[in-house]
Amino acid sequence: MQGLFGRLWAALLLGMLLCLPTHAAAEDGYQLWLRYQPLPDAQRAQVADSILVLGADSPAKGAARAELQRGLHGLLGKAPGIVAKARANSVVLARGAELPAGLDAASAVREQLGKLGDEGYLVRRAKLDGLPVTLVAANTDTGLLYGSFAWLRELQLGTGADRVALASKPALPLRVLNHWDNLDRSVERGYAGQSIWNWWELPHIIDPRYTDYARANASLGINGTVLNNVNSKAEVLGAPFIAKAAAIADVLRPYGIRVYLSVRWSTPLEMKQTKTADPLDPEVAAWWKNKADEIYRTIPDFGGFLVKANSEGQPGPQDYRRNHADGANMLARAVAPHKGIVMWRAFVYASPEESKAGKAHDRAVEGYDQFIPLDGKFDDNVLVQVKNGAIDFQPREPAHPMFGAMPKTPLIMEFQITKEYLGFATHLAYLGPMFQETLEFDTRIGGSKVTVADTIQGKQGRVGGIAGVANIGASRSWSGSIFDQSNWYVYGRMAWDQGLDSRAVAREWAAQTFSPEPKLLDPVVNIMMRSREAVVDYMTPLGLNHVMGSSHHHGPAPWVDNLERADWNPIYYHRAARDGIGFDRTASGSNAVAQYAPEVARRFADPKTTPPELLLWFHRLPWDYRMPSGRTLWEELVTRYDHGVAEAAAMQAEWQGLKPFVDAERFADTAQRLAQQHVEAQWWRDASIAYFQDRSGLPLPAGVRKPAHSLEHYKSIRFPYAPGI
Ligand code: BDP
Repeated sequence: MQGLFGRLWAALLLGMLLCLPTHAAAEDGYQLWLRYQPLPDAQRAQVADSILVLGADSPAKGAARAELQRGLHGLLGKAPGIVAKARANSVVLARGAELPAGLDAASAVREQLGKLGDEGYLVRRAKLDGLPVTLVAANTDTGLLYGSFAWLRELQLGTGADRVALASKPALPLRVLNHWDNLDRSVERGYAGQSIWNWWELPHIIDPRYTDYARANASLGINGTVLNNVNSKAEVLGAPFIAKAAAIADVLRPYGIRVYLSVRWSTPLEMKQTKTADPLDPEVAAWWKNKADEIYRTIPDFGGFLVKANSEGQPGPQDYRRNHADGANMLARAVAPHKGIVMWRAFVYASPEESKAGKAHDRAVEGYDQFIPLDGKFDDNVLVQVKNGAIDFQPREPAHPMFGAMPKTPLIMEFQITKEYLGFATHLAYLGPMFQETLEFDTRIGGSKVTVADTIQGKQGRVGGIAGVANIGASRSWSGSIFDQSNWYVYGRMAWDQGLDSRAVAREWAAQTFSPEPKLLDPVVNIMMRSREAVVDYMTPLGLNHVMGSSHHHGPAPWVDNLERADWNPIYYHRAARDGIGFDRTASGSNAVAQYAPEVARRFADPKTTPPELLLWFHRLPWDYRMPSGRTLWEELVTRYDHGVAEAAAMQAEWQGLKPFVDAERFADTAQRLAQQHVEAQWWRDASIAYFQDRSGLPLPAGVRKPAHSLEHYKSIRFPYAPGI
């Protein structure tokens, strides 16, 4: 008897336990910002519990309907009905051509849709057959999907259904993610586990996560994804991998997302199908044309190729004495008949001659020097992809001088979302302010206000695009930490609208990710908004850059001086010695300033008019140089390091106060990371000060704490198993 009871008990307990994890699992971050938590009673009125989709069905409409069902189920606690005729407060999806006869505002809606292009949407209250409804209207089914997500976002943010009125369209046609994912599922510079693409099991086994990935991206309006690493392999273009890519494309298609591939320049040669990879060789061009035809037979809406050529040892057209335009155009002609594009990266930092001579000058000038003369030489379907920062995605760089300098060539802005240089997934650094700072940078091209964002939008020539190096992996939280999800989010939102304010986006993200409760929102947004500056201060203050550990890029290593290329060494970048610190990029040095428009060049040429944040980027100055604060450069440097550490401590403390408002799992995970960030901030500060003091020979300013260990200690630390290499 007891045995039976015991077993019943055990079964009951097991049942309870099985229920518990499902509840807890809902807050492990997997749901991202699409959590659809129950709305407070006051906000439920007029939120539809029925969905009416007009016109012929399509995969995109199906995706929109499924998302509305999921969202409303979560928000209202019951499954919405799918109806064939409007009911009071139904949410009604209709393309412009499908607007029903009984709609009161039809002509106004049509007029507005006329301005919203292929991907825009309109969400408003309207009357259908005399009943109040929420109308989601667009010119395409993808627009309806975007509009559905936008409406659900507003509801999650706490906007009353009767007050939602949205009309939006993206400025840029190309809003893509770049995955640096390898075929063995490792991810270059990935800190969120293995690649989400399970190449081994594809194309036969389709992970449901691919659909959730598509949903998350579509909720932001991301419409393209490059599946594999820019450091590509020839196998990517073999039939088995094309079939795998096609299987992913099938999942993403209903969500308006096209698939692209990174290709290796020497693929036909490595496959032993041509005798050379010279872009002007007809055999080579024919090979690429056939390959493109083969891909398009399997993936009819394939987006095109992304290429890293003659960069960091990758092969490219320069190996055959051809230039980047020769290479890009040859590929562009292969995909042009299918309306494909080529995204050609401008991340180059050594001319072929230089590499041969084994010398390097200023790495920051190379992209501009090599690409500007090619303006006007690229085919129409080539876009040149320019990194955020002429060095390499550093925590702070001035905007790349190429923006605005190629009026005849559409440019793609490449942001790095994964935090290779900002503390991996351990440090909390919200990148919204960094993206905004760059997009708002005033290039003064032509002598008047032209922001970097303007230069990719056709005001200076043809329309460009935006790319983000993804921070997505197979980890349960997708991005390695909860707050790293905000970087995916803000990238996507700013890809849609470059005018968005990073603080507003932080608020939006936090409201959906945690809750719209102001007691939570204000501190969370505060932490986010100070976070990137904190990282800059404890890692690379005053315009310092590229002082991280070699190869894995973890932690401080400003002392490194023995790498193969001079411009891989931190000492090349900071040039610290007894007489001063910094890189002279004025006319007396590399003259990189001359690559900017005259007004900007003048400002950066003078240390007095250079913002302190970029001082040592442009200038080499004596340690006793007087800063605007009144401190010497040496004192200011130390102050900034200390400030960065203090900020890390403050962020940690502020998070502790949020315990009552955040679920246990996400609270604890974030708390641990912030504690570790504080530890690592101290380490960055201590190691950097120990090293720069050794260089300057100066005493520590009064009252400043001595580094915890000797310089030798910091130099001896090794990380053989750091992730992402
Ligand atoms: C560097 C990364 C390297 C990438 C390279 C690139 O360290 O892993 O391959 O950028 O963008 O910052 O090609």
